Amino acid sequence: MKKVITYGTFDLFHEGHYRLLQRAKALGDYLIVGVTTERYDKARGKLNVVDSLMTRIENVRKSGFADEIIIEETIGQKISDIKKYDVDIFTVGSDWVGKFDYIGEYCEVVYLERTKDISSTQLRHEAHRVQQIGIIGTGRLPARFVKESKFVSGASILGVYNPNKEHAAEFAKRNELKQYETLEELYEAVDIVHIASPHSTHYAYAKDALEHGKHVICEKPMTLRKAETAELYKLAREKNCVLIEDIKTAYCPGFDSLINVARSGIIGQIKYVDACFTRIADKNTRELIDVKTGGSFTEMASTLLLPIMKLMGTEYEDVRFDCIHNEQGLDIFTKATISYERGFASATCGLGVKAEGRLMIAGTEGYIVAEAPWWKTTYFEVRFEDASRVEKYTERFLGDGFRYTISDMVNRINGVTTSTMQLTKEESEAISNMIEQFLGQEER
Ligand code: C2G
Repeated sequence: MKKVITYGTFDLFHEGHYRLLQRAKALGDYLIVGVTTERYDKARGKLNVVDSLMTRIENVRKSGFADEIIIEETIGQKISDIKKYDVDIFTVGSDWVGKFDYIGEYCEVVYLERTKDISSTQLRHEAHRVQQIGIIGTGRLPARFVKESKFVSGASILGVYNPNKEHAAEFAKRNELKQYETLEELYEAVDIVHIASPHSTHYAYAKDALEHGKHVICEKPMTLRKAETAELYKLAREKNCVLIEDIKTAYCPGFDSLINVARSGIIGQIKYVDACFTRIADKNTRELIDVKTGGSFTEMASTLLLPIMKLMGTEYEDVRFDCIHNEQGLDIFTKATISYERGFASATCGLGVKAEGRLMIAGTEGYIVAEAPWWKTTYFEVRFEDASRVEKYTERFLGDGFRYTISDMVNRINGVTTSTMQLTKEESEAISNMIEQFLGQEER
């Protein structure tokens, strides 16, 4: 008798799950299905699981393919199950290709093709259903976005669009997605549009998607003009759509906790925020070539200005930019000094000059410091005049952070959270305003 084993969360049970179990069963004579516990999903960083363990087990049972259902509770469990049940084949969907090769030492490993299109009525599920995402753009970021999306239950990436059809075809093939020939086709199929095209195209794509009634996750910076960003938020409201500017830091739990601690009054009144983030970029990358929208500030300002806007406010009095330029006239290092009625802030970024990446928040009674990579906040300290008094905070930061943005979007669509506290419209608009001022000074 050939024994097959597979594992999964099987949340919001859908056609992809059904087809996976059907083919898993067909690989042998006896199918064992491991269903993950809530605790295990939490440990491996899977967010937004909606159904209870009981419901998920019941849905697997109802599929009729499982001869035995077990519970997956811990990370090392797969190997011990395979030995215990004398399993011949371990199988899982192709979204995990490579990840489980190590099991090949114990039994045969088969990756079954992931079901691309799960946008059928089978997905409808009481209040929740799987939100289908379409991506515009096929660069480095969307590839990471696809990888991260599988850690958010209730969201699935369906396909991709790029006016450059060759790039789109290659991306779709590599990531097992559909390729849309036109934007209309993409809007037809999806609920959420992720815009990951070059900066200067964000506004037009976001506007178009919102006009078609789609929720939008737009890469940062949302636009390069305050009026455009404001118009997009207004449109989103009119269309009853969720619009998110994807400054990943804003959605991660560590940064949320840092802001909450800073706002708690523990360091007194906040007077100064100093944020620095640099990355030496290849001279031939878009960021250092594109004379209209390239350079350090347009690339990095959103992340740097985030803690500043959150803690000092969006109503700044003045801003002064000091820059160092490359031969193309693009800033390779910029320091923005921002003045407020109650204090000031500085934001330093660079694509061609390296400096210590740090976030420091100074108050009348103490200060907070988060070292690089503070933009993926996992650790920060609260320090005081009495140097022996230090409060330390740690948080997890999973994957590369995209999962937090996707999770927030799904929660907001489902009304689990209606809060825009992660990044408010005012903050997003103020960031666009400062980028507009910067480009004005640079005469671009
Ligand atoms: N699946 C699929 N097509 C989809 C979605 C999922 O074939 N469109 C497959 C997955 O690859 C997996 C199974 O269905 O084999 C269950 O998917 P999930 O519930 O998302 O579970 P997952 O997070 O993939 O857990 O230990 C758990 C395993 O690592 C897999």
